[in-house]
Amino acid sequence: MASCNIFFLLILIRFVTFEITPAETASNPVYIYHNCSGGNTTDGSTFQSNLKILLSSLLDNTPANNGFYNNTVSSQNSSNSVFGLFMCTGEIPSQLCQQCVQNATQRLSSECSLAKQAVIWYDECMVRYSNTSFFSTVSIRPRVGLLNTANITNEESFMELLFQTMNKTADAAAVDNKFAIREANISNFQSLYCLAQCTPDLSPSDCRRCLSGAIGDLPWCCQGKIGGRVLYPSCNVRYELYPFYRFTEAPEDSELSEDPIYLSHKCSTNVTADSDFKVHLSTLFSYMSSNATNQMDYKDGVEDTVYGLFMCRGDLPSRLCQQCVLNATHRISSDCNSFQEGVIWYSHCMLRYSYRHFFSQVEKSPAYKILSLINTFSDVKEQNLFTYGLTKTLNNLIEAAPLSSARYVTKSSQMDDSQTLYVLAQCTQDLYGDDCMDCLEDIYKNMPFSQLGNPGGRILYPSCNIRYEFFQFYRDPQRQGLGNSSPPVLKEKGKRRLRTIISIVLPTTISVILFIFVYYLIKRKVRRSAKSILRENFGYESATLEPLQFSLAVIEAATNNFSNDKRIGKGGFGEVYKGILFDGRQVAVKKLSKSSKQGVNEFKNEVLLIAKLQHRNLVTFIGFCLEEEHKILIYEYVPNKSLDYFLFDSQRTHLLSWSQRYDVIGGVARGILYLHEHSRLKVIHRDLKPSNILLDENMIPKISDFGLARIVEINQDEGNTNRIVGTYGYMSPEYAMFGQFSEKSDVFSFGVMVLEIITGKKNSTSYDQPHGVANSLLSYVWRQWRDETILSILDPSVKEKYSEQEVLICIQIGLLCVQQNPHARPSMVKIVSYLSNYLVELPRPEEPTFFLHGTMDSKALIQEPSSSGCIPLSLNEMPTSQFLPR
Ligand SMILES: *[C@@H]1O[C@H](CO)[C@@H](O)[C@H](O)[C@H]1NC(C)=O
Ligand SMILES: *[C@@H]1O[C@H](CO)[C@@H](O)[C@H](O)[C@H]1NC(C)=O
Ligand SMILES: *[C@@H]1O[C@H](CO)[C@@H](O)[C@H](O)[C@H]1NC(C)=O
Ligand SMILES: *[C@@H]1O[C@H](CO)[C@@H](O)[C@H](O)[C@H]1NC(C)=O
Ligand SMILES: *[C@@H]1O[C@H](CO)[C@@H](O)[C@H](O)[C@H]1NC(C)=O
Ligand SMILES: *[C@@H]1O[C@H](CO)[C@@H](O)[C@H](O)[C@H]1NC(C)=O
Ligand SMILES: *[C@@H]1O[C@H](CO)[C@@H](O)[C@H](O)[C@H]1NC(C)=O
Ligand SMILES: *[C@@H]1O[C@H](CO)[C@@H](O)[C@H](O)[C@H]1NC(C)=O
Ligand SMILES: CC(=O)N[C@H]1CO[C@H](CO)[C@@H](O)[C@@H]1O
Repeated sequence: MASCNIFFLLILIRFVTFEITPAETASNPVYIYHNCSGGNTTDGSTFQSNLKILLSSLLDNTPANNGFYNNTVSSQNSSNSVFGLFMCTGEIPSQLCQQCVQNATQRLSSECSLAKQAVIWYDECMVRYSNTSFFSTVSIRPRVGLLNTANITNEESFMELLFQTMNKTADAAAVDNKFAIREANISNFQSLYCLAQCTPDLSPSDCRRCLSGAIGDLPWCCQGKIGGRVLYPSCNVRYELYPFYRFTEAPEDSELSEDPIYLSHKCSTNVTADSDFKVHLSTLFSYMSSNATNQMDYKDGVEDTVYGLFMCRGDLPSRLCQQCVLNATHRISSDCNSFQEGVIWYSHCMLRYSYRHFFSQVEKSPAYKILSLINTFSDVKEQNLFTYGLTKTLNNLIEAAPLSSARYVTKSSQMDDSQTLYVLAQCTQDLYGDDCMDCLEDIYKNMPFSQLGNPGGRILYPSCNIRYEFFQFYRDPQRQGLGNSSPPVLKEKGKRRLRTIISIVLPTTISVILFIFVYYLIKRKVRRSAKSILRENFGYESATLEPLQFSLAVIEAATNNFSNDKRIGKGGFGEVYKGILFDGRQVAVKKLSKSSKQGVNEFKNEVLLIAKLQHRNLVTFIGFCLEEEHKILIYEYVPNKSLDYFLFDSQRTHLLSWSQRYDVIGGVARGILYLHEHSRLKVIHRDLKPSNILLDENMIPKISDFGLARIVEINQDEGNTNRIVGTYGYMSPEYAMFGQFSEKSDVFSFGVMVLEIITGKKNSTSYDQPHGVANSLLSYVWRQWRDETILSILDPSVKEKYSEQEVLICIQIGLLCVQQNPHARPSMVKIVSYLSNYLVELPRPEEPTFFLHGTMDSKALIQEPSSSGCIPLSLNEMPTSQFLPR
């Protein structure tokens, strides 16, 4: 029995590694299940040779029919005819689809060599054949169920949401390409992801009927589980708590590719009733393609039926732009013909049309995303470097794009000796600057930064798009002559070529009037280098900076010339003084240590970003001063002292009730979450500890010193820590030892704080007599947890009144946060969701590390790291799947 269990476990683990290992996902299709049935033919029969022909025809037709293809090999004796089809999952690249069909047909010819009917499922595709025709009919047997073994806690409400969302997904799939995906919010921090797909030979009503059956089978397969699928031969459904369907790999697209490369298209669901519409639409397309190179300037003002717009990537020579638009009009007119709206994306261009007048409006859907969500970095440090570099570069571009009249900006950023990150952002030129920024920010907000892998990605909206790669995929604006034959007007000074937008209005009258948007750029004949964009960018912001800037004289007056009696603190970043401004405001003045070699402009830029950070649980930023080598930051002064003042003092600790402590934990978590995820810049605090948590008069916690982490960081080699700033006792092992910081190092510090808040004890003190190194607060808490006497750690001064459930959740969160492996620690998003609803079961924590010798003093410290190494990377929180074949 035991060995049987172990065997089963092995199968599970093997399956898991198949599912998550990036290289495998990228190149090897993931086999799920197959079934041979229908009786056997004999070796060497006509049927068998027909089957061979059929399977190879399926394979041959994969590149041309990415997604779906059916075929028949007929025989005079109808019992020897073979019918077959393949279907790939959703929008996977054709290369993956082909690989999958290849593997599937091979496996079928060996495993089901004599069977008259067979079906085989992979993650990426399904292949099926039979001796009877099954096209356009619904088959629901054999069926396969797969489930993710983790349990959902609030089963009832979850299943209800699941059915609701699945029904909507199925409705959409039935009419829209026989494939649809939908997301639904479970809570503010967690989403449900659903997919439904039918073979495209089904009619919409048959498709919906098939999907209804599959949805109805979800309880059979996956009741109460956090993920699952039901696979029928004619349709399938899947749901997960993570976006499993965006694993698409970017198509081949090398530097300066000449090929336009089709990505995706979406047609609206409504078919137009207007018979003139089709006629006008085809006129529109022919005008768009023939006018793709011309620069004309027409006026608007006519009755309208259809509007169109295209946008080429900003660096393209017009020859390639024209080629792409030509291809796009052909393809969209055959694929979206007779639908009211459509959009098509290529690597080189985007083209859309609608019955609505959509110019100058921000449109964020439909969206098309190619993101690698599987971590392929060799270590945490590399991942951090990437996240840091990407967010920073994107932020720069989002600020710069609205200021570029072409609405096209690119930026490269050196990651390390061997890798450079190239990032592009572009809006359609009809958008106003603010709308362009709004559109790009929406993309940014929806990027799952902490999950991104490194083979590049793009997110395409109808109104704007972002792309990043580790190779240069756009033409360098500084270099001339990579493309040839751009029209003169686009070549001006050769700095950056402009994409064109044509907007065409077709009136209902016979006479067709066409107009093209007037480009600001052409009119003003201004070209900008990347440098001047930055300069302008900065100029634009200097208006914002002005009210934030204080002169040194004012600060000196406020702090009595930085007198010692005004000094209220000293940290790794410099010293802190209390001051009173002219207007009577009390402020905390942080004087950065002189060693910072940061340039003036970088400092200002950082200040500007920090000034935009506003959250109820962050101390308010007031301003800065930059004079004579002084770099000073000014924050609101929060009078009610810091958390440690209450927590670690035997006289005052009873002043903090359990509910106040619980609120403090929640507030701090939300503050950190904001720093990590919800603000446009990602800030890793790096020195979270009770003395940096200030309490206002209502005991609302406010994180202080958050901007310092960033300011100090910026003068280092992007994310590559050459000195460690922090406090022993709160520093994660990987940070203290190797200087690797990430959100997860903040999570560690947060965990220590949570345990301190619960116990009222400081991490660096020891509780029982030395047990080697295991004498810190963490080991004390761990031992009580292990021995199931966990409530005994609760601070005696709150023992009279507390919620046991809240305490237990907080302890478990605390322990999860202080695990050694940074990847095992929950993200702040998870932590906040654990605290705000109990839908999701908490994982069990691993034993924390006790690298801190309880004797260490909790003084701030700055030191050179002894070495830089890496923490072994482990993949967790990934789905464990299990079969339920039938
Ligand atoms: C068909 O052949 C396979 C082996 O090729 C065998 O395992 C299976 O039992 C046969 N089925 C029938 C119905 O004869
Ligand atoms: C593909 O399926 C359709 C029905 O959906 C059918 O009409 C057509 O004949 C099939 N094609 C081939 C080559 O069998
Ligand atoms: C099919 O995939 C399996 C593992 O996924 C691999 O071992 C095999 O070589 C593949 N076959 C082909 C033809 O790609
Ligand atoms: C294969 O599918 C057929 C038809 O649905 C079913 O009767 C049979 O039990 C399945 N075989 C296996 C091994 O699941
Ligand atoms: C899920 O719940 C079932 C009982 O409903 C239990 O047997 C199983 O062990 C649980 N699984 C996990 C992973 O907790
Ligand atoms: C989903 O649709 C089915 C019919 O297809 C219906 O019976 C069921 O009540 C629907 N569920 C929800 C939650 O809307
Ligand atoms: C298109 O269909 C949606 C529902 O699917 C409907 O709300 C909308 O009014 C339709 N639009 C037009 C122009 O008919
Ligand atoms: C579109 O481009 C593809 C290659 O990218 C090419 O095979 C196809 O012929 C082109 N179609 C048109 C109409 O230009
Ligand atoms: C501005 C422009 O060149 N318009 C042309 C667009 O294409 C149509 C048809 O080819 C021409 O008639 C227009 O003159």
